[in-house]
Amino acid sequence: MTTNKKLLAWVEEMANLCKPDSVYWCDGSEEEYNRLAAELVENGTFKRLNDDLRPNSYICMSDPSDVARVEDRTFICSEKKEDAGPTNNWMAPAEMKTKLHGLFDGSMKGRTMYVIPFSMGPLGSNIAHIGVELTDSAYVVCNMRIMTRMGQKVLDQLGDGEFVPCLHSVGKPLAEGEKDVPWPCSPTKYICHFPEERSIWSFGSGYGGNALLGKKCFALRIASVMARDEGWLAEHMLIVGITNPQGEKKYVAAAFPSACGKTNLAMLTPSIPGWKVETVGDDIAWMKFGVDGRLYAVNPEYGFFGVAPGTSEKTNANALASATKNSIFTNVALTPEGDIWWEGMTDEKPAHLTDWKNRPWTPESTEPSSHPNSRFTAPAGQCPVIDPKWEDPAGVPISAILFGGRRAKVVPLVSEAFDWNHGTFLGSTVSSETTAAAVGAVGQIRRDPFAMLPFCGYNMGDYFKHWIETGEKADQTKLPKIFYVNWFRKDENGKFIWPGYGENIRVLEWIFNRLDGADIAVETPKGFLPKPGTINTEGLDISPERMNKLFEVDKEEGLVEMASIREYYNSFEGHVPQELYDVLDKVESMYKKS
Ligand code: O2Y
Ligand code: MN
Repeated sequence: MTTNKKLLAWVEEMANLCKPDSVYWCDGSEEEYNRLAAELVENGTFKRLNDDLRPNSYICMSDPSDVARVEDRTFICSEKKEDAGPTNNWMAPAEMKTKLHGLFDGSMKGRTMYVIPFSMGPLGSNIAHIGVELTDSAYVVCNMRIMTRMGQKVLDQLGDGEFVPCLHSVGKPLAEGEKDVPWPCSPTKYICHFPEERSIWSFGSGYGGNALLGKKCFALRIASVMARDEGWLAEHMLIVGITNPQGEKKYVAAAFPSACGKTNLAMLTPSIPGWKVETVGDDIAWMKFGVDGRLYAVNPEYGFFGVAPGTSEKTNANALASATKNSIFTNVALTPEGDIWWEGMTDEKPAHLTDWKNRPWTPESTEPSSHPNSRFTAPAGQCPVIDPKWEDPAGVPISAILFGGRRAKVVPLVSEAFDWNHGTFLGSTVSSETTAAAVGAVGQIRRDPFAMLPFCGYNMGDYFKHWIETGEKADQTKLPKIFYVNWFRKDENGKFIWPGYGENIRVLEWIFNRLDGADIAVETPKGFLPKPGTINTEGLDISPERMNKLFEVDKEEGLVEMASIREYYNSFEGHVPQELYDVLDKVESMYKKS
């Protein structure tokens, strides 16, 4: 237990508000996990999978209305609207608190309020921070045990220290004697962040990022504010260690919008002999400067909450292997043998399944068997290529930061920024063409700066400024170098030019060599591009002419892109720092002279 007065007082105050039947402090033990999972089976929320096929694992089907993060119901409740910026929903904190008090009043009746102390980052690391989630969902407790370090050990670490309070309710109180449904939730949803008091209130959803509050709500939205105030970086980035055939190792962090192969890169199986990629994290990086002046990163999470469809032995064998046991599967299909399946898992579709809506499914069915946002929750420690230093409290030293997007034209396979400010410019312009996976027209360009658009807890323009200031304060010789990659460039026939997946190691090899100072780059308006022939294509069926297409620099196309970036910057109502306009002016004049 704890003697932390602030924590005890807050739990009591929230219990008085939410009126649960009981309050339970999670100890984080295996026995507790097994007991709660058994209760979820009893309630019809979980089905235990066949232990011979998928030991100690469960499948769960959510309410069909509660299947993803709800960005239109996500709010940054800063005192001033301007501090939330034009890319976030905003409501004044007092007004939102009044609304939330009304919603949370009695919201946990008939249920247990679970108290989950959790650490984002290795316990005791000076990069880590502690949160406490109060929730009325045992599903959330089980997922949080996989996704975070949680329980009594966190209370012991916390002592009388500070924590981020995270309140969560599925918003479905039970009347006396009322039977629960398998997936309780509410049609009214609010995912609210109070950056000044560093707290989170989430109502109405039991799913993923809406409910597992350590992830997007704390580790990105609230942590980005903490990072701005305290001089560090909380980023939507994977972290990998890359070792070359000579045994030299470098760590890289990388930000990609969704549907750009982020998880695949985080667990990449290199196609060329002698290279090794090891996973530190697949989604979030917290980075602070060490006493030696270098930037060190930890993965604040303890598990993967990965998209299931499309994950296969071919696309990401390591993700599949991570989820072979001790995992939870949400909104995937169930096989007659008691295992799981999803679209793209195998070339051949199973003859019979139970789909994510609990209906019989065959390959003739008109709807997919699994929801496109169905997920596996798996312990990171089970990943076959987990990095030996993934739990190091000191973090890993970052040598390079990569940004990436999905662009059929304009953006080269790889470019290196001229310097930190140009790298910040590249990060601020991250963009992707929409795919069929998202609602809306296909092929439209959406900017997702630093892949942080839905996750920045303050004004995005001020966030750009924080990046510029981070570079200014640092030892310039020790800052990571910044690169931009695009695996998705297409030819005139609409065919991808670059093979992607495990072959992306060839681009990482070029980056690795640049970090070692190799003279393999040429200056262009797009940054430093590979000199012809300096990307290793040995064993690949790709001609030098086709490789050149990946690096074409077109003056008119470039000027149109710069005009679009200027218009974009102007939409931030004066918050984009002058330094980024200076980079824009410089690149524009380089295009004009080209
Ligand atoms: O739909 C959700 O709640 C999950 S969103 C998610 C999960 C894991 C990693 N990244 C994301 C994301 O949206 O970036
Ligand atoms: Mn993510």
